[in-house]
Amino acid sequence: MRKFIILTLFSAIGYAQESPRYLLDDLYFADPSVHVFNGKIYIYPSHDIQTDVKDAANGAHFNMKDYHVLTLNDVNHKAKDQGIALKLEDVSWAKQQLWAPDVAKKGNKYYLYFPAKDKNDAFKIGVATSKSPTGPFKAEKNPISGTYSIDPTVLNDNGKYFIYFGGLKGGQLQEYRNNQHSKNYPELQKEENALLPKIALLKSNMKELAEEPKDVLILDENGNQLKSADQHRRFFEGVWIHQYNSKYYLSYSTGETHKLVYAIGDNPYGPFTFQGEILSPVVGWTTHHSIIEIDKKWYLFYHDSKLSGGKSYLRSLKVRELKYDENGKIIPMDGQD
Ligand code: FUB
Repeated sequence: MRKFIILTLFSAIGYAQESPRYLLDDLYFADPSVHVFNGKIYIYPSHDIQTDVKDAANGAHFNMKDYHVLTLNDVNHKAKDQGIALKLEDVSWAKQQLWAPDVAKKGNKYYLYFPAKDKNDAFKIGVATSKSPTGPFKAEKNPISGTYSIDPTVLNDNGKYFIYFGGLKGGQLQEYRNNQHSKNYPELQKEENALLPKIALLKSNMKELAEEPKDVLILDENGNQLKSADQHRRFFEGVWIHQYNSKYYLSYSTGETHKLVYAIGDNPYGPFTFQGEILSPVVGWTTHHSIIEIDKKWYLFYHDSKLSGGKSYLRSLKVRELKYDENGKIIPMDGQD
């Protein structure tokens, strides 16, 4: 009865209450990019570690040194760690901080896209390949030319592969305008347009950009770009893109306001029109997610810092069902669950 009353109350304020589950109890992973390859579920997360680096505005306390691949028999079971897929020391151009990755499959090959700081402390995006979805992956000698910042994700749109990337503050996106780098760009004024995630078509070799990165426009209900002060709606980091009912859903984290939100568009380049919240703030500073259909149900994979007692750099993976209403809007969920 008590549960029924709580459920009714939450649905009255707009939160769908499908209980989330932790995917592992004893290991810290974050930023899950989830894919089904050849009928099996693979999770490509960041691998969080204990660090002596103090919480820093530039994110130095997210000091990850390798990637593992996890597999999942089905969403009701625990994930299985398949071990190390790529190590920092095996990426010749990278100095530190292996942040949120993604993987794409083309033909019989798997391409791991990952951000790391190069020897000049500039985030770049690298690519590593494997014949197996669980790796080991072999990194290219240099990062992908023309990339910068963090949080790559790749969309396979009917055989055309698009890479999206970008993240503010520690993710360094504010150091770029029109793809040009400078540490001296003035801080955006409140009424200026917010910075945007980037998109570029990949060449058929999957290792180079086929075009200059472009802004992914995110508009409000009146067709105006979201402003930099609009911290509850504007893009911060962690972009993901999926298709539902022939529309493209661009979802991302709002950073300081700790939400997952989304916008809808008609093609991979956008523009995308802001729709609303997917997940209210979790325990921990960051959350970062992926949305995927598995066996005709939709799921949100994400992380929070509950199991580490709130340590922002020790995060745990979660999954919960995601539902749409009859108009294709995502039913918002409570991040504190
Ligand atoms: O995991 C390190 C960074 O924290 C990711 O790249 C961001 O998306 C945030 O989750």
